[in-house]
Amino acid sequence: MAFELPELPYAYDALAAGGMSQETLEFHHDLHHKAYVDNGNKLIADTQWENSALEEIITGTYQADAVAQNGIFNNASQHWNHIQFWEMMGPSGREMPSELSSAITDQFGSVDAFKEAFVAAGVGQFGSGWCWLVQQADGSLAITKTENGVNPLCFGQIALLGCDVWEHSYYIDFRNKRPAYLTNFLDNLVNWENVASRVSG
Ligand code: MN3
Repeated sequence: MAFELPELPYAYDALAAGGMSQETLEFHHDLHHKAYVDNGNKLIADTQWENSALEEIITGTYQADAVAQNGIFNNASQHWNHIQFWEMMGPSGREMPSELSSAITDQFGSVDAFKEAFVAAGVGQFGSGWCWLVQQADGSLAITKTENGVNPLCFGQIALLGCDVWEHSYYIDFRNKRPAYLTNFLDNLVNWENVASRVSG
């Protein structure tokens, strides 16, 4: 199935009050995400993956020891990651549903402790990548960080929340201040209703 760039689920200026500018979303969605779509389509053409579902391409091409050289995987995974990322933010859904805050508190001690650990994972990802709140196969929650486009699908986990820590995601609004970008992401950009809707069971 050819990759398609989805529209943002909100207006380009909808997150500006939360600290993600229209300029960032224009660059990030219209140029960076679009490049993964266009490059991915070129790479899967005339291969065994041409008609596969996106998730199948990601899990089928992931090789833990060869991420950097793996063009189909990198573009497919980054396409999927950005679709999730846009949906995980929003101008609404800002209140954390009580079932989610209970699950987070049970796992991490408190919502604040979760936020601290999530920011630490994003700051600790050396170079480009993502940090995640995932649900593992046994139902428990965990915080992870991944390099480049690697994502929770590679490990059989559900992505509840992901934050893009590639510089293109924060350099316009936060310059080199990745910790401030991550803290602001959690406090002012996440659509917690979307995150809660991803929890299984
Ligand atoms: Mn990005």
